[in-house]
Amino acid sequence: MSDRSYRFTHAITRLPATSAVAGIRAVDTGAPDITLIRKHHADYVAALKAEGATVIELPALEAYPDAQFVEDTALCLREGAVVMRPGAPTRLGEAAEMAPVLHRFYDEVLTIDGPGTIEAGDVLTTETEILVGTSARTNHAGIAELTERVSRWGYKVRELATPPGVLHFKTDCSLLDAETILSTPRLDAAGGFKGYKVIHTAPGEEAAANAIRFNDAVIVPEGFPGTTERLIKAGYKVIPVGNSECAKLDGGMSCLSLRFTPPKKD
Ligand code: CIR
Repeated sequence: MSDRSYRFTHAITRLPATSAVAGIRAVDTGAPDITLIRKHHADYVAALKAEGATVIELPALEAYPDAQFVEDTALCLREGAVVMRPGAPTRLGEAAEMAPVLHRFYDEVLTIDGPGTIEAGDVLTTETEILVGTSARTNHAGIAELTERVSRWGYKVRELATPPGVLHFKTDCSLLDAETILSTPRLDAAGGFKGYKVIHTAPGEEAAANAIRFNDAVIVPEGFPGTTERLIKAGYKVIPVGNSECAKLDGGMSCLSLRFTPPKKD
């Protein structure tokens, strides 16, 4: 089987702004420490580079407190990119900021024009399909638009549901390889992953589900020993990265980058 869903040459990240203290959060557990969030971010970029990524490190955007969560702004595929239409009104402008960056690497950059909304934190691209979870940020209309956009490149979109109270579909799952998904038991119980092997997060470690497979490594949030152990036992190379500050903003490993292999060079 091919491996285009987890082997990439490039990643895009954005430095957390000092305004990140005002980022959206479901439950206020305190403001993130900007010095520490930037240290974690540097560790994250270093992990991507260690796995061979050319990382496009974008500057902080003070006007957008959540802009370090670049994943939500676009879906990057081999053939082209699709600029999302975030469901959080304060994040709409982030997508427009990302579009010119994508044009450096893609001839085809499509857009979700609305009225639907969709954030790519709700999108899990596997080797054979694109799974999208409806959520408070992503609705049927947004998914229908995405389905239409990517059909020209031959992709099939399957709509699932993000568990109630969970921010994004990928808050609760990650792709580990062409046939394996890391998932919380609650998301897996919904039955959407039939045909895939599923590794569950360890009890009480639901927050470990948001990881990323990038080339030979699985980059996971630090502090989840049970899930890390399960991944190592299953044969994966695991790189833990601190996420305590992004977690205060409901963000994790996948949110912090766009991972892709550009069809054209910068
Ligand atoms: C938000 O609520 O939009 C941000 N505070 C967190 C976004 C996390 N992104 C992601 O899960 N892909």
